[in-house]
Amino acid sequence: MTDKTIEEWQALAGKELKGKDLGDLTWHTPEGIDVKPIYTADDLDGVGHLGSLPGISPFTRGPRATMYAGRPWTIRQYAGFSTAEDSNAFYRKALAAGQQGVSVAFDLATHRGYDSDHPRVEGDVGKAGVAIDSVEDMKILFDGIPLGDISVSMTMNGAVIPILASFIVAGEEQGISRDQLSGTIQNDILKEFMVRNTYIYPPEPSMRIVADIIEYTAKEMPKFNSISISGYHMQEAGATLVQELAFTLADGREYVRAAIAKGLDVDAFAGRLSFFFAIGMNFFMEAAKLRAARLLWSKIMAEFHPQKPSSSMLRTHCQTSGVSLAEQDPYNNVVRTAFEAMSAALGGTQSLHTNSFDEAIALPTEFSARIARNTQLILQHETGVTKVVDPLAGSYYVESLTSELAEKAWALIEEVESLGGMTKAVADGLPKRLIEEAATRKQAAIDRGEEVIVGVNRFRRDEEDPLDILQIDNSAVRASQIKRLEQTRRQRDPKAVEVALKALTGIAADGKGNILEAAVEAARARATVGEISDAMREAFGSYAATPEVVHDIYGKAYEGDPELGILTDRLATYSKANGSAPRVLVAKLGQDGHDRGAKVIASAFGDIGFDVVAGPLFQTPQEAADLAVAEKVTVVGMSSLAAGHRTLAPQLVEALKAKGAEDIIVVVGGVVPRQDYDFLLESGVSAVFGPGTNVMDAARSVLDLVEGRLRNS
Ligand code: MLC
Ligand code: 5AD
Repeated sequence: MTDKTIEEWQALAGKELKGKDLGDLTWHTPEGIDVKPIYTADDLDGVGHLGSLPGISPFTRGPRATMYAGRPWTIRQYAGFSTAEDSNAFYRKALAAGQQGVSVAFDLATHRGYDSDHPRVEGDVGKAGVAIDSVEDMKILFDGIPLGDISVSMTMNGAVIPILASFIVAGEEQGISRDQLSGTIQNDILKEFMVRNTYIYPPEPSMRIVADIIEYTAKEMPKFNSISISGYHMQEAGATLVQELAFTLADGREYVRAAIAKGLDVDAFAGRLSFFFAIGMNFFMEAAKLRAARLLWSKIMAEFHPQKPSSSMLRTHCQTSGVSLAEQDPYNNVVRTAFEAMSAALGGTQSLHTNSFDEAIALPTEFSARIARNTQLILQHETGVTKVVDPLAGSYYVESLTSELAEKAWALIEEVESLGGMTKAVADGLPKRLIEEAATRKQAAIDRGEEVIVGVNRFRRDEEDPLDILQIDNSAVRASQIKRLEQTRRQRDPKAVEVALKALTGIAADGKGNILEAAVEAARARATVGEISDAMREAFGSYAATPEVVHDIYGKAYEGDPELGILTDRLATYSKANGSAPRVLVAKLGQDGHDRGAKVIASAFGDIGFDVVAGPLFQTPQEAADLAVAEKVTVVGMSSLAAGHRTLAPQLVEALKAKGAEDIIVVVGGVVPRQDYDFLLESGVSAVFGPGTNVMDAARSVLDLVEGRLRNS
């Protein structure tokens, strides 16, 4: 492009803008990328990856030579709820209707290594996924699903050892030896410490578990992907695409180092490392992100000098973004998901989950799951996107984005390196802090209407139509799980279980031998998920994080805004009259580790002028009530994202009452369906804040409640 022609364009553009500055058309993204209204060949000057071809290093254009022209991505819908029987029936129907791979969602009790009869998990059993307590449940889960033919992904990180061990034994008892099992185990613990929070043990032994699994699968399960290195949850927690990219690849590098430190040859395992990214609404940037991820991964892997090309080839699953979907006007979510799915396809994903339109409110119904699955079937069969490999290649914009994302992510990866790698960076808290800052900034942008969400902060309907949702009778699931657990315990050889569990603790404690290998023996003897987890707890101890809250981000976004001024004045008046600002405990109950909402509320309420106590994760209602009383709070804000609210909120109200603290106001926020509002309000909850709540509005409502209570006392 000559200077003359771009000048001509600028002159024309200036005219069209009628005096407005051309610079105003630049879009400053949260990634720190300035997206211009036009890209030209000049933007590709110095971009190094342009000549590459698909299937060939550095794989920017895709890991396979023929990509979807040869074989389309796998339609792999993540699902799981209630009992193994119910989930099995759901999988079978989905496979018959066009789904191509299975992806298991476990409930949070299982994630955190508790059997269904454990008192801490009363509200969680069967809720956000399927309850699995032993091989017996696992066999039912895959009954009639040929494990030799259908690849199975299991999203499990905390209790990864008992779950993978039980899967191996279930396969064996279905007649499929472990070397024939194909699939993926998530096994990505670093991101759990950062964002998803289903860890059990401290970081160091947790990293050993990861490495032991890589070792075992490399030797015994050649068709199995040993890990799914996940950025998905980072984006869900608020990360920018650059953060998601950088921290995920830095995690990957750390796992490679851990496996090599175990004495493994890089080519023995690297080809079975896999990845997992979120695909949000920034259409072109998301596609570019996948291209940049492949480019950077081959660069990182070059450090380890692999001989096989497949060792530096990034293969990934993608899931459309849950957090981009809204409760309001929910059919809009079908449209959002379709765009995100298209972006994932253009980016070259190997496997894809498309979210259901009721995502923001509940787990999918059969209807919403069908529409989500059909979104991919339509993409594959009707749109023609599968016919050409990497169709975005050569686009000035997309190639330039690919290169800029790679550059920015590399800078962050180097920052992680300077801290000593990801395990150290995670311990230091840098990634978590950066992600939480980004999340708070994003929330402020949405609350202020700078980031538009159709049907939520613009074009909102006056009335919403009621929506049918999936309801799970948690106590019935729990009762049936307990029955089977008791039966399993009755029918097994207690001595064999004891011996196997002791051996497992020994191997965990002395640092030698393979933990998974020992756990397979325990699972075969019918040790439960909880028992196997406890046997390792004995050697490793358990881990609890201290909640930290970022400051001055939400408040800064609202600086000088009268909306904030009015609230700050009201809070100042309150403080003057009462000696201090209202004290709010932000509480997370049960095994629900999704804490983006809680963290954002704690941070924003603090900036607005409330006195905030950030409660720890995983409290029982009793523990939260004890903390509320000890901290002398005025309000408990319970954040619930994993559907435990119907059990846990009433228990919290009761626990407060029992301590004579009925004057403490309880409010609930998070993924709460409208159908549950009356129930919660009748149980003594004062207000419910569903998805899409403006934080300023929530703050005003809470202050109204506090002042109202004062007037009435
Ligand atoms: C593919 N193949 C081809 C080809 N394309 N062969 C010839 N020509 C082509 N064009 C071959 C591959 O080599 C492979 O064989 C086989 O076909 C399957 O293709 P794949 O690309 O490996 O797909 P798949 O088996 O689906 O594996 C995808 C994956 C894997 C590598 C990304 O890790 C995976 O399925 N991940 C899913 C993870 C997941 O579902 N996670 C859910 C998280 S939900 P071969 O022999 O080479 O293997 C979550 C939410 C939460 O986390 O928080 O709870
Ligand atoms: N079934 C289906 N989808 C689920 N998700 C989480 N749990 C389930 C489940 N049991 C999806 C949602 C969520 C993301 C983490 O995974 O889309 O946002």
